[in-house]
Amino acid sequence: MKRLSTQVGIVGAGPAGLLLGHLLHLEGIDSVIIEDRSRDHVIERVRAGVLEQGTVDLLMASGLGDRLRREGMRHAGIYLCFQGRRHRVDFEELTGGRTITVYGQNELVKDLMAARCATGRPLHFEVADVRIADFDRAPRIAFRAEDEDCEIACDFIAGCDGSHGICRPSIAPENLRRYEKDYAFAWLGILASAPPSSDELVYSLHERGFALFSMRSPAITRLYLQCAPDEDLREWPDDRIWDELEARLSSAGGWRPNRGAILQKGITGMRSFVAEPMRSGRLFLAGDAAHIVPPTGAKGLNLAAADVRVLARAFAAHYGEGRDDLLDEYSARCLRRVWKAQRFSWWMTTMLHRAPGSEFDYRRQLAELDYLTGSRAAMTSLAENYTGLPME
Ligand code: RFL
Ligand code: PHB
Repeated sequence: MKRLSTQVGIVGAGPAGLLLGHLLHLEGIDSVIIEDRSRDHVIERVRAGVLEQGTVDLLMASGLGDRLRREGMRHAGIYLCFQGRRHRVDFEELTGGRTITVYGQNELVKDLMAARCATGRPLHFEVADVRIADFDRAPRIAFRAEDEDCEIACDFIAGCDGSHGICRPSIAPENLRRYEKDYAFAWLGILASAPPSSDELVYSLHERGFALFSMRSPAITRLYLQCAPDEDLREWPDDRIWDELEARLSSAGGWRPNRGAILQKGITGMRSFVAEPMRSGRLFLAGDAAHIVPPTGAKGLNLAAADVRVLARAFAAHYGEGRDDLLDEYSARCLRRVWKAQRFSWWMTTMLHRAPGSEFDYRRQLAELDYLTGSRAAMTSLAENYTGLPME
């Protein structure tokens, strides 16, 4: 058995785990990160694309902004499309200068991995049989790496292992409250080799269902279609996908997405989920390990960044000043933001997706979009939430 020790043992090398490791490094706090998938798998997973203003500010202030500054696409607003018309919501003007940045999660993960490697601190991929133990007193993380049994003794464990990880299920059910909501639809997402035909995102409610136009670079478009949760991808040849996207996204004046080779397709389920509290003894949950939002509000990655920012400060106060009040406040402080993001993500989702069979709801949704795009007050609320509520 190989025995290691560290101050903070981090399970999961997604954005939450890697960013936490980096923020701790900046505070001079030691960590070990373990990840059960391969480095390539973690980098290549196509996921989020929108960074809030506060997430960008945090990355820049932490020395992670070099490529983000050069390649990130700053967007000052979005379009909402319904009944064949596009309406722009001008975030920058409505919020006094706040914007979003489109930068693929996989690009961010690459930057975070490079930063980790530069510190020389440990990051282990493809570990197996990960277990955590004794996190009320003397936390330990056990795993197998290259056919060797390993154990890390740590002061704290950060559970950053996403929605299917092992940290949250290791907490006794009586110590965790769960709140969840399922939706009657999912997203079929594609990545296409086609230059974006709009310089900002387009969220569309059409009588055939929701569609979203997004992008990854000046040459790559990312698009989504509302579909059934049990949709069979084999029934979606490329032409059918493009026809459906065109039907749902086209708007007056002839705007439509450019077509191109489809590089990747997949189906994403939708769920709202919160586990409370985000702590059990010396185990702290962060990111998707603690909460899931439906992707319509583009909040998942941003919540992960907000959690680890609070957690890194709390660890810094513990090690630097011998104070534990910030660790004690961690869960409540994060949950205030999490629930506001849950509310926003649920609102965007229910406003923009067609509930099967409900004509009443569709008319109500159109009225809501008509009100929203005609009211400065309502658009300001959307803009404040989308660009990110202030960090505490
Ligand atoms: P992750 O990224 O899932 O990382 C968790 C890591 O833990 C590893 N792991 C383990 N490691 C060791 N031992 C174990 N037993 C382990 N079990 C799991 C996993 O392999 C993984 O590497 O969670 P994290 O770090 O909390 O980050 C959260 C974000 O990834 C997620 O919230 C976003 O991708 C959500 N999301 C979006 N968020 C946004 O902010 N803006 C968006 O525009 C946006 N769009 C999206 C999205 C998610 C999507 N999908 C596919 C779920 C669009 C989509 C389609
Ligand atoms: C994306 O670009 O992948 C994306 C953008 C906005 C969302 C969700 C996903 O709400």
